[in-house]
Parts: sequence; C-alpha cells; structure tokens
Amino acid sequence: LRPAEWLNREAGPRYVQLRRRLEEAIESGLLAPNSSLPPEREIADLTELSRVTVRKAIHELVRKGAVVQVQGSGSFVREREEKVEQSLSHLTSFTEDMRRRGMETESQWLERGVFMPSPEEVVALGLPAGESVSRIYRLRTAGGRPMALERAALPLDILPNPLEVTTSLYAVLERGGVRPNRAIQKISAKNLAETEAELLDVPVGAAGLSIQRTSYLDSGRVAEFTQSIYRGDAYDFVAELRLSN
Ligand code: 16G
Repeated sequence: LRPAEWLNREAGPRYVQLRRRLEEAIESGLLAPNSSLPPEREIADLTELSRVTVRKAIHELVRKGAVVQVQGSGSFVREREEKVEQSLSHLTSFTEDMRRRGMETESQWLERGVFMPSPEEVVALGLPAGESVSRIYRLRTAGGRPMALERAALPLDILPNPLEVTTSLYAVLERGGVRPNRAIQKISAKNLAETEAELLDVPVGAAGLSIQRTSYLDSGRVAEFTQSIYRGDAYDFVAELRLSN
C-alpha cells in the first residue's frame, strides 16, 4: 500500500486508486476472506492519504460487496460467492441456465438495434456485402451479480426486430421457429480491459473468459454469432469426456 509506487501513476481520483489497490490485495489473497481490514487510521498513515479518502475507498468496497462493515468491530473481507458451473454438453441459453439454478436474470442494454456488421460478424454469419444485422449487446446479471458481457449478431431474417428481445434471445427465436440446435463454442483467456472490468465489477486486468458461439439451424445455416466475456471468478465451464474407440 505504500503510496509512491502507485499513486498518480494512473488516472482517476485517489480514493478509486486506493480502492483498486485494496481490491488487488483481496483478489490475490493478501487480504483473506473474513479477515479484517486494517483500521482507517492505519491505512491513512501507511498510504499518506487523508482519512476521508480512505473512508470513501472502503465505502466503495462495501457498495461493491467485497467488504462488510460490522458496527463496532470494523470492516471485513467478504467470503467469495460460489462459482457457477456450466456444462458444455447442452446448447442452452443464459436465462435457462440461471433459471435452473433458481436465479433471476437481468440485462443492462448497451446496444440493441439494426447495425452494419463488424468484419468478424460478416465472416461468421456468411453475409453478403452491405447487409445489416440485428445486434444485441448487454451486460447480463444473475441474482443481481454481473456475470457476462454478451454481444450477439443475427441475420435480419432470423431476428427482424431486436427490440423484441427483452429477456431471452433464445425464447424469441423459439417463438419464431428459428431456435438453433447446434453450436461451436470457442473459449479463450482474456485479461479484462478498463471498461469491461468496470461493467463486470471486477478489478482492471482480472481474468475473464472470452467466448465465441456460432450456432446453426437444422439446415446448417448460421443463426447467431455471439461474442461474450464471462467473469473468470464467477464461472467454470465443465465438459464430460469419453474414451473414443
Ligand atoms: C448464452 C450463450 C449465447 C446466447 C445466450 C442466449 C454462452 C457462452 N453464450 O449466454 O451465445 O446468445 O445464451 O441467452 O453460453 P438468452 O436466451 O438468455 O438471451
């Protein structure tokens, strides 16, 4: 926490910088779950920041659910929430997956409409030049906790009106008789950039899973190309493997 090494090296108010340092200490296990945070005064002395700044940083951690304050006994690092284990053997939707676990989902819309596709989307969807796509980009939460950023692109005839999607994309496709029945999914590692981390409520640089799903209709046609970033600390993907012969 010594100040010289990090203070003012990055942008943003001092309490945000201190909050990030404390988040890193929690993330790395330096501050273990259920351990108490040093008293405000001690942090202020150590970092040469004012107590007001320290209080603000701790308040932010409380708001983000990383720290709990107990009247009369101080602040404690909160026990981590359990990870979601998601099977890779079935083609399901986020809403279905979370509902099965008894969790309610919500979407914060970042983009929803008809747009010109990115070069990646053109290739993945096999679109003719100049054709637009329906795109929905959202932050997905389960049980109030941010889980994933998801950007889906679909051909216009598969999803003519993206505004129709208010909760589940797959439910809308199902109603239109175009629910995909096969998908290829690619998972890679990613350190979260600033905006992604901010939206997913994790420290900048935290580990994420970058996932691409291309899903197909019975006819073999591509119905959906979705690029997602899942929180690495919230998700485990599990696949069953069998000996082939
Ligand atoms: C999942 C899929 C995503 C699909 C979405 C539909 C992964 C990595 N991605 O999040 O490709 O678009 O489900 O969910 O599993 P919805 O029907 O709840 O909108």
